[in-house]
Amino acid sequence: MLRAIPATLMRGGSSKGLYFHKHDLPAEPALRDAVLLAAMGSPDVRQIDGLGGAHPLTSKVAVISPSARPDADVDYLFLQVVVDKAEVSDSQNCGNILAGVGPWAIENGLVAARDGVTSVRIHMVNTASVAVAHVPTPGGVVDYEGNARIDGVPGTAAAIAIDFLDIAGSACGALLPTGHVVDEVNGVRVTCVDNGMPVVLMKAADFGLSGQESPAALEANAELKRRVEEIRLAVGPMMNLGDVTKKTVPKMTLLSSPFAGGAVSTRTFIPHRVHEAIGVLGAVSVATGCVLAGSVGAELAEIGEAGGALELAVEHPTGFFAVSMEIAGTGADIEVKRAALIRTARKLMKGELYIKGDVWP
Ligand code: NQM
Repeated sequence: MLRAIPATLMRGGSSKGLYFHKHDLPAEPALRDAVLLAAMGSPDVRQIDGLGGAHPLTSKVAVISPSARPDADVDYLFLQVVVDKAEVSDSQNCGNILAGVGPWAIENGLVAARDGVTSVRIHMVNTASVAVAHVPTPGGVVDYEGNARIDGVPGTAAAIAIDFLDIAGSACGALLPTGHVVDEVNGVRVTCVDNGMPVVLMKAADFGLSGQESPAALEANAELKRRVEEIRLAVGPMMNLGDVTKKTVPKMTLLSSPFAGGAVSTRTFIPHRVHEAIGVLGAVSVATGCVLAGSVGAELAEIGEAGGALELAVEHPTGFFAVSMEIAGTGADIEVKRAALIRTARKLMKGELYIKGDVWP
């Protein structure tokens, strides 16, 4: 018999996913993951028997619960449901889906709304770090509508400002997990950086590319994909991530000099499809990598004097991602004190999700 589970479908930033209260899912991770695979319709390239959108950016899950941490209101566990394999990964965080967590927590009674703006302190379980989301709540009600535009999403919506305070080394233990600003892997110079998301920065030119190719053209380039994946598998252990064969990190970013007036231009494998824009924490890590003296990014980026307060526009296939950073230190010894950015989110549907009974043993 089908079983009903309360769920909300939301757009978070330029991604989309299912948001659950932790207590509505099985506590045991293997059973929880089986339920989530069934919810999304994985494994199936079309996800036809579930709510997934047949792309990694629309096959995402947020599991939310009250937090026991004194510095947080809610816990947010991010899970990536792989489209074409029976795999659910907690190996990465997601700053786009994060954008929907504040509104969801307020509307589901986990955080009391104020009149004006409600700040929600979110413990990001995957990386044991905290983000603060400032959600517009005029009259104590979440307002999804507004004038903020983010690239990768049509139209406008209410701005949700998000601050990140302690994200360096979130998954790898250090901002520069290999201990070097530059490593050479399979003959390619790379900068491995983790400021919220493990990312490998490489020059598009080192692969014979301009860096302006479309995601579809890059995905159609089998030789490029093979080389990028070989480098990814080699750097995984160097970045303290172990065997990354089944992990969705590190993200692999091809950089070129800015083409549209921004700081640097990007194309990002996440890690097998190419992002139509760029991930939130991915953009923060790329921006940080470009500020590090001597890095692969610094050789291409146009950022002027790196220090103090900095605004960086990271170019991507569908526009820009603006990252504000407060930086202390210089050269390769910088510390990013705070990273801030704007996202939007929208509640799309709230109701009951029906899962086939045979998922339960
Ligand atoms: O980097 C895609 C997305 C992401 C992740 C990915 C993200 C982030 O756009 O914080 O948002 O790299 O898997 O949702």
